[in-house]
Amino acid sequence: MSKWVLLACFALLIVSCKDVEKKEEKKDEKKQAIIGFSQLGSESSWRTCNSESIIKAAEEAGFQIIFDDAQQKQENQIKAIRSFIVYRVDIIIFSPIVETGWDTVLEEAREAQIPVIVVDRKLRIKDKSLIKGYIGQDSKEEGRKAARFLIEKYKDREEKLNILEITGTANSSSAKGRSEGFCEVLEAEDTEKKFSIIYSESGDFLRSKGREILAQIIAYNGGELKIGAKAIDIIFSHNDAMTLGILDSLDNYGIKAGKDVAIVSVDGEQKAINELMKGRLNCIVECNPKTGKELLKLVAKVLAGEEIEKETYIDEDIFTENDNFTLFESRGY
Ligand code: GYE
Repeated sequence: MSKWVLLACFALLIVSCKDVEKKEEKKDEKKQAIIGFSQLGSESSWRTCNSESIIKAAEEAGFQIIFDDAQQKQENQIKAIRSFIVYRVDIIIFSPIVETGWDTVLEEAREAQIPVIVVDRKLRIKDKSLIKGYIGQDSKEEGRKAARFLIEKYKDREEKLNILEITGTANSSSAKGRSEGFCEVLEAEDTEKKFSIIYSESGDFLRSKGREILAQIIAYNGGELKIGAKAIDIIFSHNDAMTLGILDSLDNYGIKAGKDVAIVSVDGEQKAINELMKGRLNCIVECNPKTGKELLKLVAKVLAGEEIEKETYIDEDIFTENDNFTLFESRGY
C-alpha cells in the first residue's frame, strides 16, 4: 500500500469516528426528557425549599425542567399546565393549590398523552386515572400528631382548654387534612371533652395573615388573647409561616408565647425550630418539603412506562418542647 492510500484510510477513520461521536451526542440530546413543573406559589420557606429540592433533583437526574410559579392562583396553574401541553413536555408535575377544578385541564393532558404526577397537595377528580400518582405528606396524620401531642401535654389538667385554629388555604388538601386529622383524634381520644376549638380562621399559609388575624383578635378583645369571654389556651397553626406571624403579634401585645398560650405548628423550618428551642413554641409537626429525589424516581418509572403507587408518603418527624435540642440537626431551610 502506498503511503497516500494509508493516509486516506486514516483520514476516513477520523471522519467516521467523528460521525459516531455526533450520533451519540444526538442520542443523548434525545434522551433528555423535559419536565413541566407547575408550583403553586412561594408563600413560605417550606415552599421555596420544596421547589429547590425538585428542580435540583431533576437537573441531577439529567432532565430539563421548565418551572412555573403560579403565585397562589389556580388560573395561573391551569395556564402553566396548558403551556406545558403546547410545548409537548414529556411529563407534568404539579402541586395543586386547591383540591378541585382540575378535571378539564387534566383531560387535555391525557389527550396529548402527557403523564401527570401530583406533588405535595392532593386533588379531587372524578376520574382517578387522570393522574399517575401522588407523592407528598400525609396531612391528616400531621393533624393527628398535633392533637396527640396536646392530649399528652395536658393529660393531668382538669380545666377545659380553648383552642384557636389558624388554618391554611381554604379548599387545599393540606389545610383540610390537618383540620380533619386534628378533630378526629380529639373526638376519639379526648373522652372528657377537655378541648374545644372555639374559633377557626384561614390565614392562607401566609406570615402576614397569621400576624394580622392575631392582631385583630387581640385588639378586638381589649389587648387580651380571648374570643368573647373565653380565653385562648392553645393555638393550632397549620404552618410555620403563619406561626411566625402569630408570634409577631403576641410579642407586640406582651403575651408570652409558649407560656401564656401553647402553640402547635406544622412544617419545621429553621426559624420555627429556633423558637421551639427558646420555649416560644411547644410542638412542631414536621412536614417534609424535600420530596425531589423520591419524586424523580417516580418520574423515571413513569417515563419508562412502568406503573407507580397511587400514593407515596414521605417520612415525617415531630419536634416538641420535651426533645433533647442538642440532637437537632440544621434544617437547611
Ligand atoms: O405546610 C406550607 C405551605 O401544602 C404542605 O403549604 C404544604 C403547605 C406547607 O405553604 O408551609
